[in-house]
Amino acid sequence: SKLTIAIAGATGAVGQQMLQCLEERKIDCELRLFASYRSAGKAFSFQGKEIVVEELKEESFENIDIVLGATENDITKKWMPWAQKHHAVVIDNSSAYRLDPNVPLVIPEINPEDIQKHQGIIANPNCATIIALVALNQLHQEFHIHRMIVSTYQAVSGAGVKGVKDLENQVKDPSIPSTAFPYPIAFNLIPQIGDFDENGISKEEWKLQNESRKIWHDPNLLVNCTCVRVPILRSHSESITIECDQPVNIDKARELLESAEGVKLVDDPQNQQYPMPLDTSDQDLVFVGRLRKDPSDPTGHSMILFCCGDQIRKGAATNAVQILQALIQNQN
Ligand code: 2RA
Repeated sequence: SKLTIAIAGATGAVGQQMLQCLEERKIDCELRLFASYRSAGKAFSFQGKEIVVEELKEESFENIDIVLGATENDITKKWMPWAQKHHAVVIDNSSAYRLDPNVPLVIPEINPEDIQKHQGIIANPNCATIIALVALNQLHQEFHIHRMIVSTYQAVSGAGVKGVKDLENQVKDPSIPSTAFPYPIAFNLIPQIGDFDENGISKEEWKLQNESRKIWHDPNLLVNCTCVRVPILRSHSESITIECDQPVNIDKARELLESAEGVKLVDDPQNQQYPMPLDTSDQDLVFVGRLRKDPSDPTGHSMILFCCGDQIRKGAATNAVQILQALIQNQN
């Protein structure tokens, strides 16, 4: 019988993008949409049919094969046991289970082999991790990165529909207060995403090191990261310095990125060609450019690059749907 797929959190920014990705990729399935009681009753079209959002309840996952999770951590932890009770496989976009040793953390271009190790849950990495590692993966395979220094410029969509509304409202009227951020975001930058620990490092900043070590199976990787919220709608940008075991060669790096899966090399600074959020939004590739040797490292083992990617698509929904497609292929 046809596969039955559910989206939990179907009316949020990521849930809506998951619906669009399933449509675009013509995934042959029955689809169920779940959300809070406030959103129940809304209808969306899918493959020419109207689908009405149902309230997410304990018995929602009966006869569901695969769940795409698009809810925040606390909500996800509430319904995850309900999905497991009905033996639905969950591909979860929240950060709740990403570091659980029994849960594969997967970017299909990098570690697809980890998918079949799942025991009911597969975790989608954080958006900033996905965008950085898609850009870096071929360089890591060639030069072996042992340290990364990263500054991120993260779009308001990372904070969901509320974050997008804040920016859209404030560009018209800066006096309208933020609902998703501690300060106004229009014409501003906020160097905080997530709570700070006792050393002044934010939750978001720890994700890059912790998740990259798991995805690359590289427990010694060192990362320092500064995560900043910027007044951009839906693409995250990242400035990345990598320090490698081998001396880096920029021509070789360009050649690798030209053919890297999920990457578009946009690197011609003399002609002002480089990655920008306006170019990466609403598509699934990670744009990489501004490749250059690090002039501050005389050993020649370091290089710098700049990358951009759509946070709602490749940073969340598309990556999750790619995992779903791989899961279905493995099962056939
Ligand atoms: C953010 N990466 O950008 C986090 C969650 N999407 O807010």
